[in-house]
Amino acid sequence: MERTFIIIKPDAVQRGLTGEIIKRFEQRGLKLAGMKFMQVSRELAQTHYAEHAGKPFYEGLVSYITSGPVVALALEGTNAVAAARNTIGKTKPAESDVGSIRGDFGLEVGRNLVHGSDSVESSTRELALWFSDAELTPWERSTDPWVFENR
Ligand code: IDP
Ligand code: MG
Repeated sequence: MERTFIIIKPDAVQRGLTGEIIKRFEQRGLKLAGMKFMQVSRELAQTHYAEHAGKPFYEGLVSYITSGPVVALALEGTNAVAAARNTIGKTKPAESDVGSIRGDFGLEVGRNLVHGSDSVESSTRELALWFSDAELTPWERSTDPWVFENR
């Protein structure tokens, strides 16, 4: 089953939106495989966002993601990467559809509330960077057959 990696960013945590955001992924049918509340180090932020190193917004991005605690999630489900990206919305909240997390709670790209892996390759890299094997917990959810046809 596909997995994706999500960060509930510091602005969302500070604004008390952690529960609201987790609720949206849960109601979509995505299944928790891992979750932790943590302060991101500068080193982890730089590795996670390595593809953006050198861009004009990079320094601001690293200070944003390290500015307060975050919640890191591993979510599992059919097409988990694409489904989570749709639930999150577009990179720029102003262009995000109402009904998406960024479209409902955000205005600015530098305060866009949540990260989601952009491909299966990225999710594999990011999950390995943020979670140890022991922190990912496989489980049978009693509703799985009502969310996944072939369970
Ligand atoms: P994504 O989070 O939708 O995948 P990316 O292009 O991968 O978007 O950018 C990573 C993060 O960098 C964004 O979520 C946002 O927080 C920040 N970011 C991207 N572009 C800008 C910008 O033009 N100004 C400020 N921050 C930006
Ligand atoms: Mg991205």
